[in-house]
Amino acid sequence: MTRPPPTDDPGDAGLEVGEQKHAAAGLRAVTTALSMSAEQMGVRRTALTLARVNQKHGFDCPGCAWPDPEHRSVAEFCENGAKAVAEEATLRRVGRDFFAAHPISDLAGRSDFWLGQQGRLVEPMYRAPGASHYTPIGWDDAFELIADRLRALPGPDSASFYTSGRASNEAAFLYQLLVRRFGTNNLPDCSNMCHESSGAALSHSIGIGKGSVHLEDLYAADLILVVGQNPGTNHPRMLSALEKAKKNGAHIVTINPLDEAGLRRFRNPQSPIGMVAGTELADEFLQIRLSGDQALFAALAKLTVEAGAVDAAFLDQHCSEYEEYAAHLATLDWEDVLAATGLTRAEIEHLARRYRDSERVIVCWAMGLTQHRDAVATIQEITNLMLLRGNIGKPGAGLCPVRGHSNVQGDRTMGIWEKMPSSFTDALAAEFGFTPPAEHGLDAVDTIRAMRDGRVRAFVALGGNFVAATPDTDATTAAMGSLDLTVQVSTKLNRSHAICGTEALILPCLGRTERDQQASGPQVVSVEDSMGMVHVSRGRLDPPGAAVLSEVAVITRLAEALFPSTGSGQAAGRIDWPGLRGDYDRIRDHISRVVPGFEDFNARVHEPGGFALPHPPRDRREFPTATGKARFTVNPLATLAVPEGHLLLQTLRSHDQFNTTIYGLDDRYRGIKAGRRVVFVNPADLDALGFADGQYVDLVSVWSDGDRRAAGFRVVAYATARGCAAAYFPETNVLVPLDAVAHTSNTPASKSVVIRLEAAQP
Ligand SMILES: Nc1nc2c(c(=O)[nH]1)N[C@H]1C(S)=C(S)[C@@H](COP(=O)(O)OP(=O)(O)OC[C@H]3O[C@@H](n4cnc5c(=O)[nH]c(N)nc54)[C@H](O)[C@@H]3O)O[C@H]1N2
Ligand SMILES: Nc1nc2c(c(=O)[nH]1)N[C@H]1C(S)=C(S)[C@@H](COP(=O)(O)OP(=O)(O)OC[C@H]3O[C@@H](n4cnc5c(=O)[nH]c(N)nc54)[C@H](O)[C@@H]3O)O[C@H]1N2
Ligand SMILES: [Mo]
Repeated sequence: MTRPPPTDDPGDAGLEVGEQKHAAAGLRAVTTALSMSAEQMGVRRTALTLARVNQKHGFDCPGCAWPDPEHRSVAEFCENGAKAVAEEATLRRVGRDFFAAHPISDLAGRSDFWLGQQGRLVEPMYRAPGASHYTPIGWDDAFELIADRLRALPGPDSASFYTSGRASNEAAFLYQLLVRRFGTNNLPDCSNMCHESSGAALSHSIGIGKGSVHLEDLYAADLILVVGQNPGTNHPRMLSALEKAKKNGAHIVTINPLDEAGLRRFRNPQSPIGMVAGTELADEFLQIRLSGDQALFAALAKLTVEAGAVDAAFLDQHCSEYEEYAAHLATLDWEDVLAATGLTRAEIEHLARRYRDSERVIVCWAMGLTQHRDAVATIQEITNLMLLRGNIGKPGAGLCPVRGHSNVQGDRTMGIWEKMPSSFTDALAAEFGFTPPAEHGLDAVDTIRAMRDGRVRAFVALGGNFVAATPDTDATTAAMGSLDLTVQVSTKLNRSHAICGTEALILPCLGRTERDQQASGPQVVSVEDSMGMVHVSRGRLDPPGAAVLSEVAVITRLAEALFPSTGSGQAAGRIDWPGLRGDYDRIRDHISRVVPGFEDFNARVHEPGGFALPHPPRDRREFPTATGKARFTVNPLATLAVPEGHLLLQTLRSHDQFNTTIYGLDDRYRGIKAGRRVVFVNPADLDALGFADGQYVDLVSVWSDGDRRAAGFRVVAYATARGCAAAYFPETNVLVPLDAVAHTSNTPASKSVVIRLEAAQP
């Protein structure tokens, strides 16, 4: 019934390019999801598993962080959530025979698709110095080896500990505890490459780095802007929320260089009418140039101020630094705005009028804003605009950064951050009786720099695929390869297992869909969604293999090896690692005393639907910033210079991938079949540059330290904004220079890479 994994790497041999589509979801989405699932886990397991996604007694979807509605339909999952589940619940296995048959050099030459399709990891594997293959190792030996190597480092800061956003709150809390107890704040995470810019901007401006809306606010808004986001692919359940918002009278505007499917026409797979008819979700589409949003939002703010449409009472009572800001807006030059945005003045004035005629406005955004050099300034400019009319801290209005990984926001709340504030580390010290390190640690980009320079010698990852997700693939590959030790706690095989240190370990762990049995019985874990709601997740499927441990078990057993108990009363003895492993309620008890907002955690987390974390700006219009008020920020407009004959490239997701996990080789809505090495370019730019649809080109990125090349991409003439191009990551991460980062947040600027096209060498 299930299909075996591919033996050969299919590559792009069958690449076909068809028409772009505008409708998303619908019946086709359901059948695609079900057939992909059935191929990996059979029909019966598919039906049983999907019935539990996002249900109150089921598991949290390991797809995106979009919240669950209060009244759930029977099938509260989407096509891409189903693919994420299938990827985890697959019946395919990667055991010792597989590793015996494939030397590490062979794995390194495989595509991300091929690696991921092989199945679940089921036993710990070890690569000895100089060995060509991974070989099996027992858990005890693995933990002893890691502890031994970590202790032998010149110091705790010679190791870096990465986290991807699927780890549960419980696992994340224990992981940062282990790392800080070890003595370092080197806790990079996927957020560094994702919403770090949102966190940095919002912390400064409103005093908390999280969004300020609940799902119900969307239903009450009268204007919703969806900026730099492709929900039809990456947050499909958001389309159902937008559909409801629209029924309630919201006007929806999408701002994007690409006319993404779903926003224009959405067929709700959960409603019989939606299945056939479809709803036009977006009333307007502004086709902005890459990196043009700061200019757009500054112009909208300027027009709002000039029209005298500000909420004077709100400004007076709740905001600081308005005068400086208004003075700065007066200097904004329309020519700069039009050049940066590629929009007409009429389009911008039309939206400004719409904004000031609306009482309740929500702005949603994702990677299209955060992964640019001036991302933090852009998000602050959005905040400025929203403050002007008091669009924060009232029903139906607010800021809505839409998070990616299903628990990326919760991991941050639990202390996964290289620069947690001292209020957090002080609470940790009080709870556990040790002194956490005070100096800030390394984020993702700085970790790569430190590996390259020999300052970091060991790398441990709780999930994720660091080598493929990070920029400057050649530099990062060399940096990882130069390490003494790499440890990957993973569910599935990926590139970061193939690009490894002199000694390397793969530690297989349970996923969220699986039963987690410990000494006190079956355990549940908790997650926090994009809107600050915390709820439990309970896996039911059998573990993929007898030897596979939960993430909590891996962390606590490593901790026991690393901090051997030296009798009672010792600092190490204060943390009862085996007790925490045996009963996750005890982890939650610690969390309730360390993390604000988690008081009485064990009782509240079991309430149906979970509970909401406090958010002072949203709840009470209180702004815990440096000035005690919501802060207007002045950001000079710095337009990206693109030299003659060059394009700005954004690196984005296809419909058939989850970050570095490639589910399949199609990008259905964009008309791409059976291939990934394509570059989308505006036909007028192709004419001007002397290239044509169907031609093969190399993408060459231009940076101060030299060129970088990604070879052999098929040109696709596509309706993107002028001067802009798009291609999929991780293939194009080779083009993103390590030093091309956003100011302040240090996030790789992977959505604005200056490139030129060169005819491919045959
Ligand atoms: N199925 C699926 N779901 C996912 C993921 C996945 O890979 N697959 N990934 C998860 C994660 S971790 C994340 S962070 C989210 C990512 O969710 P998205 O942010 O939707 O993901 P991207 O594919 O990077 O799409 C970026 C969008 O921004 C637009 N854009 C790019 N640059 C600009 C710009 O300068 N201005 C404007 N206005 N728009 C711009 C692009 O055209 C594109 O529509 O999705 C999460 N959910
Ligand atoms: N060029 C470019 N680069 C980007 C982006 C971009 O838009 N353009 N987007 C960035 C963004 S937004 C993000 S979030 C990062 C993503 O970076 P990561 O989070 O590091 O990457 P993923 O591809 O999500 O990680 C997939 C791997 O996680 C492991 N895994 C899956 N589930 C679990 C689990 O439950 N537990 C454990 N322990 N492991 C698990 C599997 O082994 C799988 O192979 O990539 C970033 N990189
Ligand atoms: Mo992300």
